[in-house]
Amino acid sequence: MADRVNKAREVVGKPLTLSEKILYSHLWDGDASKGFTRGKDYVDFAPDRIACQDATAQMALLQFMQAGKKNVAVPTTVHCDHLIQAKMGATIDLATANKSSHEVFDFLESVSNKYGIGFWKPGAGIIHQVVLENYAFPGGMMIGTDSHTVNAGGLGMVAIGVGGADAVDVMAGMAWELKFPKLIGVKLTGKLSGWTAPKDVILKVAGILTVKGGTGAIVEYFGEGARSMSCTGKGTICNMGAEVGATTSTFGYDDSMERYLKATNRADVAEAANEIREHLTGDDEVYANPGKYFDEVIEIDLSELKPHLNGPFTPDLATPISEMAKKAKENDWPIKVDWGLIGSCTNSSYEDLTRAASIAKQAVDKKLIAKSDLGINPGSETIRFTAERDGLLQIFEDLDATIFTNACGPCIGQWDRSDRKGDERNTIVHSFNRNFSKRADGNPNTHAFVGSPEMVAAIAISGRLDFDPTRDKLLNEDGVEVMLDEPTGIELPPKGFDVKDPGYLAPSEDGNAIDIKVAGDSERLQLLEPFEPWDGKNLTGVKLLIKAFGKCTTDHISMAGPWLRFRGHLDNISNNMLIGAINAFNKKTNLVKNQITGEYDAVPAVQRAYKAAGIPTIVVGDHNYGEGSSREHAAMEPRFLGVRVVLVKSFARIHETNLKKQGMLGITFTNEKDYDLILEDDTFNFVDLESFAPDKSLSIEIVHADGSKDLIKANHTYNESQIEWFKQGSALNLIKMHSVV
Ligand code: MIC
Ligand code: SF4
Repeated sequence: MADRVNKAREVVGKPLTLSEKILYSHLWDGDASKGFTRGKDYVDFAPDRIACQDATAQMALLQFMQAGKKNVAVPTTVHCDHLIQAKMGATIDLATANKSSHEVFDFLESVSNKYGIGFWKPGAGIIHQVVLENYAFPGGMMIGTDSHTVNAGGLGMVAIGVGGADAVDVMAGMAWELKFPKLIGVKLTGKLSGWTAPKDVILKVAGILTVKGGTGAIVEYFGEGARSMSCTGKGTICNMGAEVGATTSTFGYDDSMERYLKATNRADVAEAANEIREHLTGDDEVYANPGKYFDEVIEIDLSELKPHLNGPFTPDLATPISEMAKKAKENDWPIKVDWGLIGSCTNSSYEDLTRAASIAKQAVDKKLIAKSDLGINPGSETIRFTAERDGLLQIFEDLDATIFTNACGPCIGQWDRSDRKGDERNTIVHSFNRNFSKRADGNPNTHAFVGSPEMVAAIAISGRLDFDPTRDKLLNEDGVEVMLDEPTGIELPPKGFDVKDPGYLAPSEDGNAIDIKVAGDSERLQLLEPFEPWDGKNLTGVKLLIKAFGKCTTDHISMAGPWLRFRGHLDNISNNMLIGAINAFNKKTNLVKNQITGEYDAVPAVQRAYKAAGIPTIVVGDHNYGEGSSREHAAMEPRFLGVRVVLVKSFARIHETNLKKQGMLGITFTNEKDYDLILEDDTFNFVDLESFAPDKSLSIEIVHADGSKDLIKANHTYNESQIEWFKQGSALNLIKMHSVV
């Protein structure tokens, strides 16, 4: 690494940020031979490892199985965490999931076994905590089929969320391509204290950058404030960096990382890192004069930072706790809080549990009864086992909390809410990262707010959204007014981590003989058929399927929750395509006009009718289309059902790549205002797609129902090889062409 970093500094000709050091030392071509232009050049990288979770691994591995390879080319792991519903508590819920999803778990286990992939069983933990505990390392580069792969930035990695098809490239031994990111520097001064937690740093950053402000950029944190935070606290910040659209976030190697590596049985990694310490952080000149080296710089004084709650419905709506009472009233947000949920990959570390437990313990000691229900998802079996040993779980149980499985649970709508609300307006607070409409419980009127675990605990105890623990008193069982003291936490377990069965299965040395079976009549799994190549002609007679209004995240395009069960079955999951998107013409979800019949029907039904009639279609959308998840189903479903084009004001990074990989045409309005020209009965004719080329805009004729026409321009970011994916019908078709089976 030292050699590569020195070489990169030489060719770039200036001091380097940490992000650049990691990027330049992971070039597919080896040593850097030239500097790249940020935000412009596509570059081939060689990531060190890959992680996949159960809900995305199914599609990733179904694609990999088509690639004709014997083994994965780089270390890869699969983690079963998304398919476990939270209902009664860990023991019962895990047994239920093992029964209801056994077909999928068995499939993932046998594919992993066959191709040399490490397999983490259901209950072992949430992918990103398990990766941080076992695999992440300073200076490394990894990709993962989940947008929160970025969590590993807490241990000084460049870790990036991708769609399954990207992971397949790397599993198949090919380079991984990324547009060289821009760099945002965040200088942290001061020190956190009192009620303010690492979570508040990212809640604040989200408020500043908004959900699209980090698009195409790596956020690099530095300064004394960064060094003063724990490694898992840094993980929290990097994790939720996905919510500003950032490619990833990272921190330079420091003592907190060394402590964490040692506590998680990796003293050897810490020692190796210590030897090249200066290469695992940005150069001094960079941090001394960040304005010169970063594209944008943000400065946050941790000593001044206040605790926040972000929400509802979007993770960037940041409100300091002290202003929540006023803002909630103004916006008519329900004040009563029904649930407090602690956990998710973002905030389920040992330290997080200790800080939340320090609040829970006070409630018990001060004779307070929690007014809201409280649910906890520990991040991994190691954390759970250790927390149980150290009495932390008992504290939560004393407060009547439910300990759910070490899994995603309510964070991804895997939640059978005991106080089910129908579509009743209600409020929940959680320490997760995403709070899009319907995400946790399917109810569009659940107002979900994001805060630190300790703040969630305090609010759940008070039962009120407008509770400010720094100021407000609570009435206890004896009718006495009490206050909650500031939280205290323990960074790492003083007696060390411990675990009986971490839940890991190593793959066979030689998996050649292992036969993967997928039942023909399975409703959960379906082998993939290749998509058709492009016929080389202009697309014409393209009908508008839906013009999506406002926020259209991957949750709107391919909902999770109950639909997670079909993640391995493309035909079945396609029945959720765009059912959450708002139709701009009637402001309703899942009700669009079928231009063949003139009738209104559900989006998937209308699209299936177009498909049956052989009519190509287009989806139109607003800004940051495809925000959120890495799930490539959001690109594969439209592809499978015959949508040819997605035309929007702007894309979220992972979704745009997913569309390209699956052979779709993902393009943006050259003139944003042209979005307004599009009417419900429109037909689109591409004028010059036949000469599709990099850096050349496309012209589209829009024919309205009254016969009038508009000619608009659309931009695209396809390079030569990405145009080839479009031509061949998908990136996978191209791999298959070059693969020797
Ligand atoms: C999420 O947090 O939205 C998910 C569920 O983890 C997704 C992955 C998926 O949809 O399977 C993500 O973040 O990429
Ligand atoms: Fe799981 Fe939630 Fe993390 Fe996504 S954000 S990986 S659903 S815990």
